[in-house]
Amino acid sequence: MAKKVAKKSKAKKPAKARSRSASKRSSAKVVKLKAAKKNGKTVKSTLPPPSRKPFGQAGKALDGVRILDFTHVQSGPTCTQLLAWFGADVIKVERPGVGDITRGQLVDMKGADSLYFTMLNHNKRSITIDSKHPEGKRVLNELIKKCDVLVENFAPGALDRMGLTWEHIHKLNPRMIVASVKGFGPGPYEDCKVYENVAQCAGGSASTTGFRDGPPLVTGAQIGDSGTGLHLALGIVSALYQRTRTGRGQKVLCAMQDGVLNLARVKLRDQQRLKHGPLTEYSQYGEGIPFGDSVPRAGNDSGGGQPGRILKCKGAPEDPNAYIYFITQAPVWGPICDLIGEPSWKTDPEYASPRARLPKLNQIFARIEQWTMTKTKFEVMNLCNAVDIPVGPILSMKEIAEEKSLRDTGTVVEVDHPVRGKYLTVGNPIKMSDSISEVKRSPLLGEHTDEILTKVLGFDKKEAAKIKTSGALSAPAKEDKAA
Ligand code: CAO
Repeated sequence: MAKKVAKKSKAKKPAKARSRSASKRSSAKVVKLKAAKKNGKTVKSTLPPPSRKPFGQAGKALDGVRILDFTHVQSGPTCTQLLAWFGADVIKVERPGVGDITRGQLVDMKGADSLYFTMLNHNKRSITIDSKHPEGKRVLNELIKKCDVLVENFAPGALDRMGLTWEHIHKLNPRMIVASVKGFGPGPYEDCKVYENVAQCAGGSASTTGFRDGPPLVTGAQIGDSGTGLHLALGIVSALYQRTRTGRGQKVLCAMQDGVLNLARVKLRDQQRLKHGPLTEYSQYGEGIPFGDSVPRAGNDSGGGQPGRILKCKGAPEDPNAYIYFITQAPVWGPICDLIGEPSWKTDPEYASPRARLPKLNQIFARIEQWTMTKTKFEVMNLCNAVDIPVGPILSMKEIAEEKSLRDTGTVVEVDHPVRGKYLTVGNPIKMSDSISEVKRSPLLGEHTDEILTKVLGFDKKEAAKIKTSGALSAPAKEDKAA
């Protein structure tokens, strides 16, 4: 997988033409600016020069943005972790003594924060505050004044019950953006608590995932939690951008149901196509099975306009991941026929056109599978990519963890943690040429309480000590069982 796939050299005219005209456009702009004159004097171009720093080393995109991170579990932390990777100062507020509940969930190493927590909370600082304690409320109010964005994903109404209503926040800091993840948007379910799989089910993903004759399935990718966190991050940076014009903060809401539906939009497309006839790229069309009134589960059929399937390779099924996703993209039908040893299918009217192939997809993929079963998934990948056939090996998490190219790009990163030692995590998947994206370990519970009280909020040592002894930042003493 790490090896670069050998490609046939090809003239990629359209791409070259595009880049040429883009550079022409920009150089035309430069010339125009250079020639501009003000009061008879030539005005120097104000276009910034390209960065002289190496890729990704010219600063941090969100430097100067401070986030009050009131998130927990997965959806909200995904969002604030992304913002932190881009350089925002993310201050995670946690409940004294307990912290984010995930610190203690799915624990693999006694005494250490779980991987669930560490892998969702990199690059953040942690302060413990009891948001219902009067002194805790005072500290939170001060934080609201000093931060640009408050991000939360509590159950509906919880923030208001803490006294942190939009009106209260907006009065304290009219520039603050208040960003929330909830399970559902306004409507009949708005008060419901929601976890990942609830969102996958309510957002149309589960009803369209799995095999037609089996039950609905949830996916391993956390499209409800992490997917919604991603959506929220985009909402936040958009609101920050709008604030540069209006000076005002605003509310940003991402409902997990909406986020999942956005990712499942091709299935709403298919729902509407159903009115006009069967979905010809679904296997059941070729099998002569009639369609009902809603989009069926389509197994591993491709969701796009190019038919695709998961096929066995050498080693399957004993090796559970010896499979490849194979797409019979129309423009490369010829090379596919040559590779699998069916050159006559290139011209045979029964196979030569995409329309002719649709009713025979099961038979065609069975023939392709005869060929893929003679090769490993990586051999198939190399042979197919060399002639531009889109295929994807089914990579196990073990293979991904060991993949050198993912380490090289910082997509898989090894992080050192003072309690658990070294562990692997997923780094920032978004690469920017001018912005550093280093991955720093997650904070210990309340690790930065002192520095946030004094350096961010400006409390002097005496005041900070007073707040600390008030009980607003520490867990209540355990009740005496004998009492
Ligand atoms: N100090 C004092 N109280 C605190 C606190 C703090 N620092 N942090 C949280 N709390 C309190 C909240 O105020 C709330 O109290 P009330 O019920 O009295 O208002 C209480 O802790 C519980 O918060 P919660 O209801 O949000 O948490 P939960 O574990 O019961 O529910 C979840 C979790 C995820 C189902 C719910 O938060 C939710 O639906 N969130 C929105 C959707 C979402 O993001 N889901 C994805 C989760 S990832 O799978």
